[in-house]
Amino acid sequence: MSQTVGDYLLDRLAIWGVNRIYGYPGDGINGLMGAFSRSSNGKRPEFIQVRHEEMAAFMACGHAKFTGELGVCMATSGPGAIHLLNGLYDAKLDHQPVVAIVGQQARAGLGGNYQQEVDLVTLFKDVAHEFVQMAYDPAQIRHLVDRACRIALAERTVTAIIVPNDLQEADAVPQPPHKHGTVHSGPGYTARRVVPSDDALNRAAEVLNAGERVAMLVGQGALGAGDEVSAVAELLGAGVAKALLGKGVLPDDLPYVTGSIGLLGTKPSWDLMQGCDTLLMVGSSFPYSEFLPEEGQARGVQIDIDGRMVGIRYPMEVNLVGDSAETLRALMARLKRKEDRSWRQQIEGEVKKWWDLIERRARQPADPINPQLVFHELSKRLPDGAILTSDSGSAANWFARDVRLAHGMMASLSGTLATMGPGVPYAIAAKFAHPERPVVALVGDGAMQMNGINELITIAKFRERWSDQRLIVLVLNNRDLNQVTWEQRAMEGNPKFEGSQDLPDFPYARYAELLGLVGIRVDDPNQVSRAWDQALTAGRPVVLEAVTDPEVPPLPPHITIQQAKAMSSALLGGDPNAARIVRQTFRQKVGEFFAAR
Ligand SMILES: Cc1ncc(C[n+]2csc(CCOP(=O)(O)OP(=O)(O)O)c2C)c(N)n1
Ligand SMILES: [Mg+2]
Repeated sequence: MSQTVGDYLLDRLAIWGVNRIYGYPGDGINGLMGAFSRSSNGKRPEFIQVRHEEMAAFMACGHAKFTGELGVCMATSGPGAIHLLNGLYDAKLDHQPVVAIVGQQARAGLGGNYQQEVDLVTLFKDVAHEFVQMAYDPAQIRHLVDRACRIALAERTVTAIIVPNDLQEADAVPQPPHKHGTVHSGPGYTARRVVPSDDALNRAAEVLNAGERVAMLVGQGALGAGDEVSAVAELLGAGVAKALLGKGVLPDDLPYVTGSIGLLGTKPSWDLMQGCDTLLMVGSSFPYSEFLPEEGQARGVQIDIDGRMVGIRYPMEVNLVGDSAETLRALMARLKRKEDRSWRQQIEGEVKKWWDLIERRARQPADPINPQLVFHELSKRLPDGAILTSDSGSAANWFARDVRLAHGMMASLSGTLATMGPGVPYAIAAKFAHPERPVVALVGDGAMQMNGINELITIAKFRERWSDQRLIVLVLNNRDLNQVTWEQRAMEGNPKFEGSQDLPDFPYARYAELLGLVGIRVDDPNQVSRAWDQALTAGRPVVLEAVTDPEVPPLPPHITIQQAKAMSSALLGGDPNAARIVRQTFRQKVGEFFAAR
C-alpha cells in the first residue's frame, strides 16, 4: 500500500523529534488514527489517549514546559477541536511551543452546513494566530508540518493544522513537483543567539552599579539561567524574588531568595520591592503593578528574549532584549561587586524570619487540617529531582509560599491563563517525559471534580509504563471553591455565596483504590507526615486526599485598607462561616506577630 497523507504527516512530525501525541479520536481524524496503527518501524510518534481533548492540550503544554521541546495534541473536527481550546490558550499565554492537529469534514462537503462542520480556521485564528492553516492538497502537508513546528518553536507559541478527513487517506506527496506554485520546505530549527549590544549592556551596568539596594525579579525566562542569576545577585548584593512560573529558577534554600511575589507571594518579596532603589527583572512578565516598586522609586533594567515583553510592567531605564543566561553573563563582566552588604543582610534577615513564620502558620490548629501543614510536610520530604504541578485555587497559594524547591527540581502551573484543570494533566505529561522522576500534583477538590478525577483513569491506564511509578495527586478536600470564596470576601466584600461556592463531597481516595491506585485519606493533622511518607514510598500512583479547613485564610503578603474593609463587610454581611474565619485569621496573624519579634 502506498503511503497516505496520514502516514506522511506522522513521519514528518517524527523528523521534528515528536515522539508522543496526546489526543482523542473521532471520525474527523480516523485517517490519522489508521496511520498510528501502522507504525511498524517504531519511529512514528505514539498516540496517547486521554479522557478529554482539553487534557490533551494541557499535556502538550506540560510536555513543552518540562522538556523545552515541542508539545503536540490531536483532536477530531468540530467538538474535539473546540475542546482543545482552553489548553491551547494556556500554552499560548505561557509562551509554550505547542502544535495542534485537528480533523475536518471531507473537502467535498465543506460549506454545506455538514454535520460537525465548524469554521476551524476562524475558531483557531486567535489562539494560533501565528500559524493556522487548513490543508487542501497532499502536497501541502510537508510544508504545513514544517512551518507549524518551526513557528511554534521560534515564536514559542501555539500553531494549528487542520486536515480534512478524506485528505488524510489520500496518497501522500512527500516531494511536490518541481514547478511554479509548489513549496519545498525542509525540517529543523536552531534557536538564534540573542545578546544585547555592548552599548545597551554598558548602560544597564551603569544603572545597576549605581544602585545601593538592588531587587531582582526572575520569571520563567530565567529557567536554565540559575547560575547566572545567583552570580549577578551575589555581585549586586541583591535579593531575588520569583514570579510563579520562575519558581524553579533558584532553589529556596538560598538565603537571599525571597520566594514568590504577588498576591500569592511572600512578605520578604513585598519588602524587597518596597525598599529597593534598583530593579533588575529577568524573563518575567509578572503583571501586578502594586507588588512592584512605585514609578520613580527605582531605576529599572529588564532582560527578555522577546522584544514585545520589555518595558510593559515598569518604565525601565534600559531594556535588554536577549537570552537570560547570555545577557547576564555579558553583564557580569561589567558589574562591580557591592562592598556594602547591609541591604543584602537585611533581606536575608527578613527571609529567615519569613520561613519561621511559615512554619508557625503551618502549625496553627485548624478544622480538621490546616492546608499549610500539608504543604509544609511535603516540602520537608520532597525527593531529589521531584517535579511539581499545581492547579489554580488555594493550592497555588500554599505551593507558592510553603513549598521550598531544592536544586534540580521543576515546577509549573497555569501562570498566565490561571485556568483550573492543568494540575493532573501536567503531572501526567511530566511522568511521560521523565518516567524516572517523582511527580506531585497539588490540586483542589473543585479542579478534581472538573477533570482531575477523570484523568486518574489515564494514570491507571499508563502507570505500568513508568519506570518509577511515584505520581502523587494531592487533593485538598475542603468542599469549597476556596480561592474564589476568599476573593468574594476580600475583593468584593461579599459574604461567601454557598450556592456558587460549596462543593459536594467525593471519595477521592476510595475512587483511586477502585482504579487500582493507592488511596490515602487523612483528616487528622497528626497523620499528615505519615501520609506523605506512605505516599512517597507506595511504588504506585497515589491519591492523597487531605481534608482541609477552608477557613484558613490565604493571606496576601500585604493587606490593603481596601481589602480589610471588604473583609469586614463580608463578615458583617452574614458570611456563614464568620466566626471560624475570624478565629483562623487571628491565629495566622498572631503567628506573624510572634515571628516578627
Ligand atoms: C476554568 C476555570 N474556571 C473558573 C476559574 C475561577 N477559579 C479560580 S480558583 C477557583 C476555585 C478552585 O477550587 P478548588 O479546585 O476546590 O481549589 P480550592 O481553592 O478550594 O483549594 C475557581 C472557581 C478558573 N480559574 N478557571
Ligand atoms: Mg476546594
